[in-house]
Amino acid sequence: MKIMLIGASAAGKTTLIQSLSNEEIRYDKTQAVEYIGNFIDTPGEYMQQRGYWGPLTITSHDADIICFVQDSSSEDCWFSPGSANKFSKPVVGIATKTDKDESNLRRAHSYLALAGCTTVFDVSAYTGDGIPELVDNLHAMLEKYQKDNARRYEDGYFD
Ligand SMILES: Nc1nc2c(ncn2[C@@H]2O[C@H](COP(=O)(O)OP(=O)(O)OP(=O)(O)O)[C@@H](O)[C@H]2O)c(=O)[nH]1
Ligand SMILES: [Mg+2]
Repeated sequence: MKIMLIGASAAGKTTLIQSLSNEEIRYDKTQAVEYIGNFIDTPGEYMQQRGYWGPLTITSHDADIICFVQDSSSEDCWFSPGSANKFSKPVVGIATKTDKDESNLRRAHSYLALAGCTTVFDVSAYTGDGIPELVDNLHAMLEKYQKDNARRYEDGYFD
């Protein structure tokens, strides 16, 4: 089961994966699509530059859940309105960096709602705030997705 993270560069995708994986937090610029355990990490540039939308869409076919990641301390929003609808998987929003003084959750939630996310989680990879709730919900969503799509995983489905 795979969870794919999409969001602008420096939104906090890689750091969030490190936190969710109980790894040491260290800056590591994502240069290409990376499969890390249950996660698919993507470079921010892939959603910020139209030329990369194709690879991003193709990669999403490997994912069971897509996460749109928005830096809650940033005024910038790179998600096109309704862009969650172009994926054939559940898309959840994640507002990151809630520990920062500049964090504005109202703004981050409105950006993610406009992008088409109906559920949004607030997290700080630095303090761990919101991480347990996110983990619980992702587990529940993965279970539901697997149950709803059980037939697809059966041998002979495509025969
Ligand atoms: N204060 C604070 N800083 C964070 C948090 N999460 C990430 N950062 C910082 O934000 C910067 C960018 O984080 P990354 O996780 O590399 O961002 P990314 O979305 O993976 O960026 P790309 O790989 O360029 O797409 C780093 O300096 C992180 O240390 C957080 O929860 N709180
Ligand atoms: Mg990264």
